[in-house]
Amino acid sequence: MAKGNFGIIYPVGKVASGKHAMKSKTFIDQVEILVRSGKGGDGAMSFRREALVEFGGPDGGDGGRGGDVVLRASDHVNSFLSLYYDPKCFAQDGAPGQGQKMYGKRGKDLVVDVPAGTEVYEVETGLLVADITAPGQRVIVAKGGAGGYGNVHFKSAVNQAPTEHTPGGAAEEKRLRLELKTIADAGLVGFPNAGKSSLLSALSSATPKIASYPFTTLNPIVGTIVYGDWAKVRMADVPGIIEGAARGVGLGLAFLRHLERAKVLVYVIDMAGTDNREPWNDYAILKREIEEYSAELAARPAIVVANKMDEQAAKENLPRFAAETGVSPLEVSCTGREGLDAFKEALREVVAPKTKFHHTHADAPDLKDMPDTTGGEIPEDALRFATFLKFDKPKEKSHPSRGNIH
Ligand SMILES: Nc1nc2c(ncn2[C@@H]2O[C@H](COP(=O)(O)OP(=O)(O)OP(=O)(O)O)[C@@H](O)[C@H]2O)c(=O)[nH]1
Ligand SMILES: [Mg+2]
Repeated sequence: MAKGNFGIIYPVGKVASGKHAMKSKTFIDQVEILVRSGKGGDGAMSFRREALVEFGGPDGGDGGRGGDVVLRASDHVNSFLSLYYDPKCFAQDGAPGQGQKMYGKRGKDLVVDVPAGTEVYEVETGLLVADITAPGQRVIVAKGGAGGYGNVHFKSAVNQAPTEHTPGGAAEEKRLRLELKTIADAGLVGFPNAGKSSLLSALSSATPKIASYPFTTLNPIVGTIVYGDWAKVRMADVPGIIEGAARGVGLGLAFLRHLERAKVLVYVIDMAGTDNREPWNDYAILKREIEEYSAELAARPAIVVANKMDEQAAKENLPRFAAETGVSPLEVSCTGREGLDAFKEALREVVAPKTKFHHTHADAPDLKDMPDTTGGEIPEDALRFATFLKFDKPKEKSHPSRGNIH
């Protein structure tokens, strides 16, 4: 007889559910996992036995300690997909100690890569136990048990043949819920088809799918906008919001979690009012839905962008938008690439990204003013432009192998 779901054929159109459900997702931003560290190896009880050696004494070695389960933020994963398919994370047990004072081998740690921006909650208590934000950051979520002591530890002048030895420490096991809150400086908010993905792809090297049907974007996508002086702003594109989203209409609002770390929200309004939409209504609905999701998020700094300004309808709608909402939006056209520089600058002002250069953006010298340095002599004034150079004294040679003879 076939076991499991072999041989089960579902009628066309019927979606399998329960234990036979197909796992066919590609992006997972919430997952529950079971972590278990390794148990510590037991300490050994043993005595030295050798020809011609009487009363050899205790020689039971210690057990090895159990491995830890470690979550590590990595740039190479962007969701919990692999954990969704394999939610059991077990580290290796420590090996027991042996005679001849041999230590048991320590158990291997299990290192699980998660995307930067992962929040870790304990399922039982609901407590946030870690927030893993910086790539490379490691957090031990289950500590391996300590190795037990072998009887060699217990010998003393009054007890020369101890039989005591201790068992290895217990493993730690718990259920954890991981939640991804994407790390981005700015988050795009808008109705489906407003042009959020178009705006992101016009400004960064991200390549979100762009199409004229609603809900083209199903997963958050982050792009990096790079400025002339290498300052960077990360902008997240999330699925569109529609009226009633807070109650779950459309894709709901769950993905707004990915904007929670953003410093600024960018409202993208289709000013052309495609499909008889009214841009001022769109803006009011967006504000209301965000407010229902989180008042704190709604109160963050925001930039309102009027998109599709290349269309005649957009030009006609603009004055009414300003009148109805009291907001004068930044006018852009993603297809015509107009107004994008002004938007980039506005974004920079709110996010205030750090640069690796010493100058702040405002007082950075313009390279156009740099004097000519091709003649060999470098004028004093030219150094002002070399903001990234450091004039440290060269280190003195001190090691004999580098040629210093003392
Ligand atoms: N005329 C004009 N059309 C634009 C402009 N920007 C975007 N579009 C078009 O609007 C449609 C929707 O663009 P997307 O960028 O996919 O919109 P979105 O907001 O990401 O949509 P969802 O992912 O479905 O939420 C596409 O057909 C774009 O070509 C613009 O500035 N002018
Ligand atoms: Mg999109």
